[in-house]
Amino acid sequence: MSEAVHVASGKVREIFALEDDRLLLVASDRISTFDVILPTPIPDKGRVLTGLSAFWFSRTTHIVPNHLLEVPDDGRSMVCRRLDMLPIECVVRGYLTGSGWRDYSETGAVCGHVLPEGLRDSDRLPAPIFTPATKATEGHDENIDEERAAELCGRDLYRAAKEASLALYGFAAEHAEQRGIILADTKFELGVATDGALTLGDEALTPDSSRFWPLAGYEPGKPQPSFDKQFARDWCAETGWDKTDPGPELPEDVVAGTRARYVEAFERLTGSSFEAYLGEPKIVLG
Ligand code: Q0Q
Repeated sequence: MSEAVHVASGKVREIFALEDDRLLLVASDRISTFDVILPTPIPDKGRVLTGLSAFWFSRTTHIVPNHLLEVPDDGRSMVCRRLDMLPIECVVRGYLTGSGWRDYSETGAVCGHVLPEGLRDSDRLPAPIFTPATKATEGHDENIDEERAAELCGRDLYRAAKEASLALYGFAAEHAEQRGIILADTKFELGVATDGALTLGDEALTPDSSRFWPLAGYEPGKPQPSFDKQFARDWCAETGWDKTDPGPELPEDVVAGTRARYVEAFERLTGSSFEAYLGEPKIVLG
């Protein structure tokens, strides 16, 4: 691979610039819980998330083009096209939880979507809603309404991003539910490619960009367990940790259990064994 120049760091991922306007996105094994990066890595977490992104990218080009060009043999990186990213997070919610539940509880609405009265925490919404947010450099993104999002993106680009995001969510949520996983909500990053086409970027439909809940045991009226992070969250809570940095080191059994949940999500959603992916990452490309 040609020389890679580090250009940005996320909580758990890095971006490098390659030649001729290509980027290399590398997913680490770092895990974040309660918005704190824990000191203990989860082996192969980055490969699970990269494999899932590549799986979804290769099955959704009928909805919207994406930036993926190649999945190198390490299984935790993606070679991508450079995009001019939209200044909003494209969030789609099929269920009422997180900041959506908070906004609904306070105002009866989420991002300008007035919802039926009497909804409970974690209730499935009558239909998925597009709830854009600004990109916060520190802390949480801020939910914004349609008018503000259109101002930030331009009306036509906003409408295209909304349509693509809702279609991507619908496709993935149906696929996931058939395999015992609720896709409660997800966050897409879209941009414009050099040919002017709206293009899906970043990671897509992973446990880090989405809320995955086990379908078995789903019970509205309270927060649902995270398919992937609940094991680590529960252990952290039992330690009495005050949820501020630094987080506690995870014991081996919690690391192993958390890795197993990520691998289970990968295998359920892709239909491929994770061992096979480790041997040849390209097997997830439909
Ligand atoms: C881009 N990010 C995310 C990020 C830090 C990921 C910029 N194809 C692209 C992409 C992508 N993906 C980006 N910019 C231009 N073209 C993605 C938020 C930030 C680490 C990993 N930031």
